[in-house]
Amino acid sequence: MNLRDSLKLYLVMGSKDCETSSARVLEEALSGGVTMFQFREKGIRCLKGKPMIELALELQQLCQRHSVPFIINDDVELALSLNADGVHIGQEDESIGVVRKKIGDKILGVSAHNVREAKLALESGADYLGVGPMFHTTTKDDCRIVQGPKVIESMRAEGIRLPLVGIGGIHYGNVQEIMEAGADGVAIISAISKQPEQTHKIFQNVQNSLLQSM
Ligand code: 3NM
Repeated sequence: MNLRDSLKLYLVMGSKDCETSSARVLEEALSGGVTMFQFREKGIRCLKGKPMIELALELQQLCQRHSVPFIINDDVELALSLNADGVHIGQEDESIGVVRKKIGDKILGVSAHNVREAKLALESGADYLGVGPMFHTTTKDDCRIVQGPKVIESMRAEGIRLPLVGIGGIHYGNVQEIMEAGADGVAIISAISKQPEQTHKIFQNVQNSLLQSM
């Protein structure tokens, strides 16, 4: 599967996003159609050290069984030591160019909030962009102001063709808006981690939106 296709339904998740076991949630989400996974073990009460690495390995194995790319948030060293498929970094993390050099041809995702950041990420070697927050979310503590799908439209209007996903407050009911704005897919935490049994419905919405835009 090429990267654009892998980005259709991107689950981002750590243990504190789940009400039951993370492995069980991921298993159900993968069966429901998740096409890419990011391990994001962040925030208060998150796992650290050996328990964190053990969870990462368990989730990585599930992804491998479903042939779904396994991406690690921020932690380049962990991604290298587990031989993950890629890394996702924010604007506050290590410089994009430095991370690119460290990870070679692994997938590099970068969070971008405006056209300027998107162009810089593109020049520095990003493979895809995560653009947000699309809508209000309580999942991320240090979220920026809501951008809305318009920021994706403006990136496309400025000629940015890099694969990109919207993130932040996305659920079954607003997927289509994100896709119509020009996204290749949606990145979701709570709408899947809290209700993994709904994954197939969200996936169907992404597919329907892609068909309509053809
Ligand atoms: N990044 P939910 S918003 C991890 O705007 C993350 O870059 C964001 O969680 C950004 O799907 C966000 O539960 C949280 O709203 C997304």
